[in-house]
Amino acid sequence: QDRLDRLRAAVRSDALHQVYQPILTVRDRRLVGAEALARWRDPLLGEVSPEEFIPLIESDVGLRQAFTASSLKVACRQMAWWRREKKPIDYVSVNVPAGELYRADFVALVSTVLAEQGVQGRDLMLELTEASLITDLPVAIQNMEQLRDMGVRLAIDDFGTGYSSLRYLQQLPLDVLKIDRSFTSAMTDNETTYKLVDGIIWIARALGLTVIAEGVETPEQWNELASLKCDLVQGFLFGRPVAAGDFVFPPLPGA
Ligand code: G
Ligand code: G
Ligand code: NA
Ligand code: MN
Repeated sequence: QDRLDRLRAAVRSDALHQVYQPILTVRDRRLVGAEALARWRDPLLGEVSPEEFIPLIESDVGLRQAFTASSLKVACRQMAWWRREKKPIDYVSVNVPAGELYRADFVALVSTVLAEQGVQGRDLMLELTEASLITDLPVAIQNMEQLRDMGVRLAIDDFGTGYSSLRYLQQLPLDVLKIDRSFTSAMTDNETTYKLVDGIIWIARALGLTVIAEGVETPEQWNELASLKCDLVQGFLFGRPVAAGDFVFPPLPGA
């Protein structure tokens, strides 16, 4: 309980910070985006793992809403800074529990944050997790369509695991599919997993979705993903999540 109180105070004061992990093209490792991931260092508790505090946040609706708003704000502020600095990056990507999607004011929240921070819809991607939390599908779809009209990209996260099923590909207006890292890590050793990844990429292509493979750690995984024509990659092989100040940009053309 103490933990939850401290977390609440931290979220309220924007004391959580974000680290950023690069998203690159599979073919030539060109940087396209950065995923924002939350970190919490408490003065007393020390560094608390997201595996521990994210479920705490998601167990409380008010806290989840405050955290989502804060994550969006911090990530968009960072993106605005990168834009001012003319950094070669297309978008920042923020994790959003899908349950936030059918809030009546979610689209308004996003558009307010974009305006306040001075970035465009196309500067932002939203990664939807736990699509099972969508209880009001028509409202979620309507909100998603409005976000897309603003230029915001929508991704389904952790595709292939528990609650992320083909049904969501059928029903939700999406732009991007992120293959869960459990598939990436097994694909070079397990023939069945390899075939599943191949199949997922085919399905995504047929539906016009961009595919990101998460959790790429070895050159072998990278090679196989390239031969399967996966679009984008993310993982320790290319870059760990790091503080914004440590985020590495390629040199600008002509620089
Ligand atoms: O590095 P990593 O340990 O950051 O993340 C662990 C888990 O926490 C992942 O499932 C990740 O999606 C989730 N996570 C990390 N940052 C955020 C965030 O800002 N919002 C939400 N909803 N989940 C996050
Ligand atoms: O659920 P989500 O996909 O948002 O979680 C991203 C999580 O994956 C974060 O905890 C991040 O630190 C972690 N991650 C990113 N790249 C790698 C990787 O190459 N290997 C492993 N094991 N974890 C990774
Ligand atoms: Na994610
Ligand atoms: Mn994921």
